[in-house]
Amino acid sequence: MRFTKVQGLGNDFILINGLEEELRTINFSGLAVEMCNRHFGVGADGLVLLLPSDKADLYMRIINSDGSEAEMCGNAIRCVAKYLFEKGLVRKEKIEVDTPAGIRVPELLLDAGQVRAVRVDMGEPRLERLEIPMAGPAGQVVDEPLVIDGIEYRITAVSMGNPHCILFVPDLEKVLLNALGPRVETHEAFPHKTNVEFVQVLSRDEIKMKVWERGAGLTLACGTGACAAVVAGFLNGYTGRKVTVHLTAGDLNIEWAEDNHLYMTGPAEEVFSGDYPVKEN
Ligand code: ZDR
Repeated sequence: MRFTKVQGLGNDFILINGLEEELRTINFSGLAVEMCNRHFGVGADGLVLLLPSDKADLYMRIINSDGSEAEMCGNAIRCVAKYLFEKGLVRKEKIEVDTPAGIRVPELLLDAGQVRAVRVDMGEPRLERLEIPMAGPAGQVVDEPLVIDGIEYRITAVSMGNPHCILFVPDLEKVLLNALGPRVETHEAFPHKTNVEFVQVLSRDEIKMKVWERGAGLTLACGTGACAAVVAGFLNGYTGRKVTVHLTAGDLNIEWAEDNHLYMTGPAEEVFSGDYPVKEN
């Protein structure tokens, strides 16, 4: 089966184009675990399937490297838009992508016919606790305590279609991501688990962020997470609505606009294509 490896700020994915290949008999959860393995497979944070849709230009599914399925992925959707445009599969600059979280709209920012960056309408954030989803009484989860091993952390929870738990920290370099990330991800308060963002505020319009992704662990970047972090920054009074998010490998520009939608602008790159021997089951 043909595949294409893509990355957005080092958050990397294997794209499988089900618009052109017959994919029905494949177990995608098992395939994601196998192909995403960095020692025995291709290596990636997730597997992304492009499928036909009768509501939008295509349907996108995201399977994390542990085989679990996510509702949305901000970095992958930029890569998908660029891929479709460069392969001539879509000939317009705004593409409608249906996902388990609903329709999202990436727009290609072109420079002399080349894709310079992709700006995505990431939709509206969901803030009600039940919609995160998170256990507890109705209302928003802003600067609320979460206790782990007897230590109280302050969290803000935001859904961008997928769940995010944001922790503001004074110094990102001092956070023990590998220790704390998985404890928050699997905390009983989050029935569908959660992505975890650690955020250091630099100014009203600049933050630094590291992410522990649900189902993928430590990754270099997170598009939905950057949007969620900006929503959390604004709700806590730390930032404005237009913020540059510094990630390990570069920046995402996020705007929480007056129409309540999040707009995310950032890069997308194709790395290579290849053939993978798939066992049908
Ligand atoms: C964080 C993410 N890579 C993005 O760019 O939005 C999304 C991947 C899916 C995530 N691991 C989840 O929600 O399970």
